[in-house]
Amino acid sequence: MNQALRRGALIVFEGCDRAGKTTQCHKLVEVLKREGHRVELMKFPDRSTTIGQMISQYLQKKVELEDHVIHLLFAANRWEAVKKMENLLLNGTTLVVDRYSFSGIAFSAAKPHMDFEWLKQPEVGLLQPDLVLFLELSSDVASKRGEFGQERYEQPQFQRSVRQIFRKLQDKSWQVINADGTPEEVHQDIYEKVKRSIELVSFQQLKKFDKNLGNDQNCEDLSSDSEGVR
Ligand code: NYM
Ligand code: MG
Repeated sequence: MNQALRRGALIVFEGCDRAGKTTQCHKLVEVLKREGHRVELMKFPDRSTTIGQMISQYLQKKVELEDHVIHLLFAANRWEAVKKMENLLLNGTTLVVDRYSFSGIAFSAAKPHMDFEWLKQPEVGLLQPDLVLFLELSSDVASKRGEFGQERYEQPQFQRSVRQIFRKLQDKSWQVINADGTPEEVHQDIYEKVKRSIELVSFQQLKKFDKNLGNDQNCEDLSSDSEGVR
């Protein structure tokens, strides 16, 4: 089979703060690289751009921004990466992305007076992930995992609301990963799913988010009220 015709997979990690996403992203990229895959790590917010620096200042509580404004900046920070992402994927590079549109919607929707439908619109047209790995900690393990940092949103009550909203956004591309285990255990679970996805999508067209984003109700197996262990 001609390798050049294969596209890369868009793999997104989501979850509340301190679920272990960043550790797992690095582990996954390292292993895939060692196996000879073309793979690149990305992270949102990307704090290196001009927009990213505004977001970073906001998260560090150095500036105040109206809730809709910061929401649009987070989305714009993804839009400024679209061309690069598309080119890499079409050239056969798998992208491992630490947070994406679902964080964008869930964190804004956890604030009072935000309209859920409005919040989804800036994401419409962005590349749709092939696989969303949602890392979920049980409350027990979460409370033992230590203090949150000092940034905006890093409070237990707010994070609980975010987690509830994440659940509303789950669709068929999601896999809920039990993040309670050791980094190695969690990695093994993720690795199998990612390998399958890379194979599965390599000859499929890239998809974009349409206006039904987050309206997929055909996933009973993901909507249980357990701690997300599958
Ligand atoms: N966050 C992240 C948002 O509120 N909206 C977004 O679109 C994205 C991508 O930024 N608490 C929030 C979630 C995090 C914070 O992310 C910074 P990180 O992964 O801690 O750098
Ligand atoms: Mg953080």
